[in-house]
Amino acid sequence: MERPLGVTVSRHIHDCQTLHPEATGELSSLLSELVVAAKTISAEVNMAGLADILGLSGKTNIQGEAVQRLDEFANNTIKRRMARCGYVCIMASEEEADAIPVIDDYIGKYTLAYDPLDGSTNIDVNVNIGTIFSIHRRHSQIGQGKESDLLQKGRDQIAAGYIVYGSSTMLVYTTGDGVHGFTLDPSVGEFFLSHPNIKTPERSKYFSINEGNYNYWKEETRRYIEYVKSIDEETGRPLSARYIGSLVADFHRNLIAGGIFLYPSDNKDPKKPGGKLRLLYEAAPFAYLIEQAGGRAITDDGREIMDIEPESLHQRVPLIIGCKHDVDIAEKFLQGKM
Ligand code: FDP
Repeated sequence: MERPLGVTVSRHIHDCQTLHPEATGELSSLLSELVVAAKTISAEVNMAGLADILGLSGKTNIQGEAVQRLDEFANNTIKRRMARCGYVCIMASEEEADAIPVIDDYIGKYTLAYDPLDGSTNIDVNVNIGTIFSIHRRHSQIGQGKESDLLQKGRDQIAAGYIVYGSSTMLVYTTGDGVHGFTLDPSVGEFFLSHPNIKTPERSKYFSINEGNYNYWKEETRRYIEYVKSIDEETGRPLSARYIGSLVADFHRNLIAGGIFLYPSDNKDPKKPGGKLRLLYEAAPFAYLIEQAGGRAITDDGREIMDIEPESLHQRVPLIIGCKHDVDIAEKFLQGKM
């Protein structure tokens, strides 16, 4: 029997490019290179348990290669591929303290910020993890990009997306023309369009927060969480609780099924008063995706995530993200208006 002809991610990226007559094709090529990195990481993630077993003796796998930690593997896979793809001028990785230069002969016009393997505390227990990316156009004119090229607000992103390594591997991306999801068919090694033009539901079914931090939250956050748990049939409360602790997976579920995710500021760690999640690698790309899908992303002190001017590569921000209706209500609670 013939297989149905699916739309590949490369075809889709190319078709989106034709919506922009001024496009040179470089962004499409950059995204295609990222897709290759994603497939490489996906293959390694699927081998995670085995790699450990094979790695027990002498830390080499069956091919005689050194066994790396998965997050290190993911970081190196993206870094090495993108540094010589010809479309990027500088990169930042959640795994590296400083900005990452590209190879001199391969300097391009975009910047890439990425979290190679988000949710790393879930790696060893076979729970979904993911890769997140965010792309801007460079500001500087020539040569290697500068750190300031990376420190641009979310509103100026030209592409963002994530890959979730779960029961199947999915890639979800936007270039400003909606949010589109693709599922990897491992039998042919290709991502096929499975979720065209994703719109997040109007209202949340789920709320996602680490309630273990309850006693570290501000009073306003506690009151909002009490609100979503209280019973009111008319407004569909209580919401159901879902928290994986892997942002990519929590975001993906809420995007598709409808939910609100919160990682608010707290007083747990005086070094991280502004929440845990990173602006460049987590909050901004997800804010772009959720806005494109009809939702909203804010901080708990009333700022739109997309409008925050980054001050440093690893800046952290409180993040409230999900269905617009619910983020609007959360905002009122967090500002003490409800
Ligand atoms: P992790 O520490 O496992 O890497 O920012 C990283 C992140 O995971 C997110 O993926 C996740 O949403 C969050 O941290 C979980 O933090 P808590 O364990 O504090 O809930």
